[in-house]
Amino acid sequence: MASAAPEGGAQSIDNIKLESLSLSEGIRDAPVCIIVLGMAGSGKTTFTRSLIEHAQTQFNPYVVNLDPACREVPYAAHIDIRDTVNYKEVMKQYQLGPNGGIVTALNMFTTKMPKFVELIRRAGERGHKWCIIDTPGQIEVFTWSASGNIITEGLATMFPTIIVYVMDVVRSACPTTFMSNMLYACSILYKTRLPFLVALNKIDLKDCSFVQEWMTDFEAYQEALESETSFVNNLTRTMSLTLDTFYENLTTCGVSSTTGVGFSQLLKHLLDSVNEYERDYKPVYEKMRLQRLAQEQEAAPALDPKIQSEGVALPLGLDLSDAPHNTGSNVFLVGADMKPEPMEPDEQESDVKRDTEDQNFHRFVQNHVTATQTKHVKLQQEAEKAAQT
Ligand SMILES: Nc1nc2c(ncn2[C@@H]2O[C@H](COP(=O)(O)OP(=O)(O)O)[C@@H](O)[C@H]2O)c(=O)[nH]1
Ligand SMILES: [Mg+2]
Repeated sequence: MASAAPEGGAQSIDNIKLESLSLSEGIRDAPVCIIVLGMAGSGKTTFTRSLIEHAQTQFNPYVVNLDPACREVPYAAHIDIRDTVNYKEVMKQYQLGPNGGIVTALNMFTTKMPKFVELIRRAGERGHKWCIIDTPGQIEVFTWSASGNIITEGLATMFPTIIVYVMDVVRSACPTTFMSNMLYACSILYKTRLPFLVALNKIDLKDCSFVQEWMTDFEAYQEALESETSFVNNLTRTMSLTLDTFYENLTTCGVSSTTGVGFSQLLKHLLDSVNEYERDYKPVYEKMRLQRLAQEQEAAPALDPKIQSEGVALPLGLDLSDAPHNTGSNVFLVGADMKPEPMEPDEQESDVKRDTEDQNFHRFVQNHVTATQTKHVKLQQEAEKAAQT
């Protein structure tokens, strides 16, 4: 089925005039944004369709397709990136290959971020309680690109936002593929710092209990690894020890996007994640937002003395209800240049923990690299010796 808007034609975000928007009225009934991520072929698009069906009556989802390269989507999209950017044209005009075309198309879409946010806000006012966002087939196009960051963090500062990571259980039955998938999931979890739900997809083809077992029982995973004769086994074994703590932050749920099994349980997990966002994540994003606004105000040029004599200037409303004026300065990113505010003691403690985790990880990688280099040199020396004798 081609993309079609359920409410009077797919709306091009170009038709919205930002100047005419009333930003002061605030976001009433902000919809929950659910960003669907996962490896190519894991079933993101099929999952999105099934989630829409299951959430329709209760949450009336607003649907966004951000994959510029898909031929068609099996659901009715309210916003479709293909209506805004023609990725084949982008490839031609900028002489790019398919991947470059997709990344550039997403970058172009991101320049319309304020309009995108405004459309979602309006959807919330019209009674859409959820906004489901399907992402490009290749995961790295979204997770390792500037535009993916801007979209994710831009949404997270405005709306309750949750990440659903779709994982193919059939492919993950191989312990090393399972580990790759988990490393990817963990890197996204730590990068986005948003509530994170793993949808173990395709359980109609394979039962997912082995995933839950491997995540909770280290020995069971080791046993599975024993049966594999791959040179990466040692690394994977060590990794599995390190990943134990990451697993604690992951909620998993088995689903089949084709049959619909498991979706009622998934909806419950999603509602828990919304609460988690409100409780743990929203204050962080709110703080970042206020910090950025304060910096902007400091940098703003001084008022005309004539205006100043008329009274004292007051900052305009600084809450989650404000939509950004432009993408460059008003989307609040966890940038490398951002200085954290003084924190509460328990926050500081968790930051120290995070730093220690970072250091441990770097040390682990360093040790691994050194060990590999030493082994390599030793092997070379042995080979030279053998050649001499
Ligand atoms: N059997 C089965 N197949 C699925 C399921 N979910 C997706 N697929 C299939 O997996 C393939 C890739 O799905 P798609 O949604 O396009 O993946 P995407 O690239 O992540 O968007 C398609 O052939 C789907 O029909 C599922 O739950 N069960
Ligand atoms: Mg897809």
